[in-house]
Amino acid sequence: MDKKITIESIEREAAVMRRHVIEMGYAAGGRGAHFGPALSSIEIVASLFFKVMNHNPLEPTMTERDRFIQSKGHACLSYYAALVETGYITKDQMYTFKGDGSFLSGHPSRNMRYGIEISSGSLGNGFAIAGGMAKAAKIKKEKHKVYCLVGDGECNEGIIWEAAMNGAKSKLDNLIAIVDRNGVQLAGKTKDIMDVDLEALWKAVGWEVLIVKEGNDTASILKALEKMKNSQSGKPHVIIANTTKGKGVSFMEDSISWHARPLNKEDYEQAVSELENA
Ligand SMILES: Cc1ncc(C[n+]2csc(CCOP(=O)(O)OP(=O)(O)O)c2C)c(N)n1
Repeated sequence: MDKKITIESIEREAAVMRRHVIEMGYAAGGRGAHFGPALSSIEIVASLFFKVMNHNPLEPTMTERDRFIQSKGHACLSYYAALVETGYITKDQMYTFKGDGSFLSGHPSRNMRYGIEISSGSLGNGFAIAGGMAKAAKIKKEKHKVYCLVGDGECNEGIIWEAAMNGAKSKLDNLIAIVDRNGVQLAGKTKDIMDVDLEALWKAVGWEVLIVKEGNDTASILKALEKMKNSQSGKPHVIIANTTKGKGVSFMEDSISWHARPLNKEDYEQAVSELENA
C-alpha cells in the first residue's frame, strides 16, 4: 500500500471501518454478529492493511505479499472492513454478510480472490497455520512476513502454546503475532476465566514480547508493529496490545453481552450516531 499514509489517515480509515462493522452486523439481522471482538481490533487491522503490510488488492496471490491471518476468526468484521476499504471487496458485497450464498460468512472462509488467506474460527488453529506459513516461507527463502491476530481468551487454547514453542524452535522471526488483549471473552472476563501472565508465558516459550498499553491508539500500535517488523532479535515476535472490547460504541464497550448478538434498529441508530459524532 501507499507508504506515505499518515497516522491521521489511518485513524480516518479506522473510523470508516468501525462504521462498516456496524453496517455489516446490522445487515445480518437476526443472525447477529461479533461486534465487540471486531471493534477492539480495528486499529491493529487498519495499521496492518494501510501501512505495515506489503499487499496489493489487484494481485491478491502475489508470492511476496505479507500474510494476514485472523486467528480470532469470529472477529471477521474488522477483517472484512479492511478488505472493503483497501479494495478487495465491494460495498455491495459487504452488505451480503452472513446472507445465504454469500462468501462473507460469520467466520472467514478461505477465498484468495478476495484476500482471505485461510478459514479460521476454531480458536488457536489460525495461529498454528500462521506458524506453518512462516516456516514454509523460510524453507522457500521467501522474504514476506506473516501477521497473526490472536485473542487473549484464545491464548487459553493448548494449540497456541504448541505452535508458539515450535515457532521459537524454528526461529520464525518472520512471524508477528498480535494479541488483542481486550480482557473480555465469550462468557466472562479473561482474568476470571484463566488469570495468567501472558507476557511471562510468551517470554518463557522464547518469543520477543512487546506490550502496547493503548492498543486502540493508532500511533502506539503502529510504532509497535514497525518495531517488530524491523526487529533483528531472530525470534518470533508478539505484541500484546491492551484494547477495549466494543471500542467506539458506548454500550458495547467492555461488555460481555456484546460479544455476539443481533443488533436491533434502536441500537443500530445509536451506534451510528455515536460513530458519526466521535
Ligand atoms: C476451539 C474453540 N472453542 C470455543 C470457541 C467459541 N468461542 C468463540 S469466541 C470465544 C471467546 C474468544 O475470546 P477472545 O480470544 O478473548 O477474543 P475476543 O472475543 O475477546 O476478541 C469462544 C470461546 C471457538 N470458536 N473455538
